[in-house]
Amino acid sequence: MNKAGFVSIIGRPNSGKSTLLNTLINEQIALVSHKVNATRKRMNIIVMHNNAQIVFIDTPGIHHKEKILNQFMLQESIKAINDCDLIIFLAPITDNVDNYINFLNLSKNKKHLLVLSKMDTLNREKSINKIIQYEKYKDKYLTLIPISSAKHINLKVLLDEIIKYLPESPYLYDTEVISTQNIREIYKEKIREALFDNLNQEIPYQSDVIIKKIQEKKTIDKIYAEIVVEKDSQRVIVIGKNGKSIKNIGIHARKKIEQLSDKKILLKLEVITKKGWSKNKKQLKEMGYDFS
Ligand SMILES: Nc1nc2c(ncn2[C@@H]2O[C@H](COP(=O)(O)OP(=O)(O)OP(=O)(O)O)[C@@H](O)[C@H]2O)c(=O)[nH]1
Ligand SMILES: [Mg+2]
Repeated sequence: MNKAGFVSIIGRPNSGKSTLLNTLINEQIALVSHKVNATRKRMNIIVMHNNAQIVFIDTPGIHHKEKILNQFMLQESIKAINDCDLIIFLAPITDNVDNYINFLNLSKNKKHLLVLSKMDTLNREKSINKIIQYEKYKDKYLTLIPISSAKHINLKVLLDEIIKYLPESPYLYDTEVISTQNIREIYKEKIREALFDNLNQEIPYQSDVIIKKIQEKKTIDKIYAEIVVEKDSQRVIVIGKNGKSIKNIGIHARKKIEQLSDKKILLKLEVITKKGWSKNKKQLKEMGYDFS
């Protein structure tokens, strides 16, 4: 009998959730950034391992902020906590154990693996000390696994452990599929990633991307997208002097999309202002952040 199930990856912003999933499928599908709060919506990434199909749910980092978009993000993570067969709580090895205690309160002790990421960033002695601190809570987690996505440490151990806890079930998706996310969402995230890479301060957080149209031809796909910002002053910065900044963003985003696609990509970007879009429920809904 095969196994299949949903596994939510939960953790604070920047803990390496999206990187872990990209590493497991060896593709850069999920948005990764050195800046916090990169992921905004749940995204699934599917990994086949032995006789099991693991449907991972990438989530926004758990954080508390007044802004309405941030509240949507928190709601996304809480839905993922409540709606899965197993949780992975991911915390960088350098993080304070208090963050784990906060997660225990939020998740109401749901079944989870405690996974400590970025093992490559701390020496052995300090890592062992940290693990000992977590072991005080060993009746709370199923297993503690230290990993590194960057150095590919313990990733197979992690998958072996996950599938122990999945229910027996026929596969939920075709075994070739690596994400059920539609291609528009994936392109949108790649363009947002280019915004995170190229823009400073608050602009990545106050901007978004709308894919207007995709024209598929035999050897080339044409993608028409809008970058949405909150203020005209941000629009001026995103475009840059003589259009230099938007050109760079476009080149970056196109390369990222071409890595995922077997065709050439032509990317047409336009920058528009929607005043205060991230603070307005109706506008957020129009942009695909649907509160329920
Ligand atoms: N050294 C090291 N860096 C890592 C590792 N995994 C992730 N990172 C880095 O950590 C940063 C954050 O990674 P993300 O995958 O975007 O983190 P996230 O948890 O998805 O963040 P949010 O979406 O904002 O919640 C990036 O700069 C990654 O390159 C790792 O194993 N080792
Ligand atoms: Mg992420």
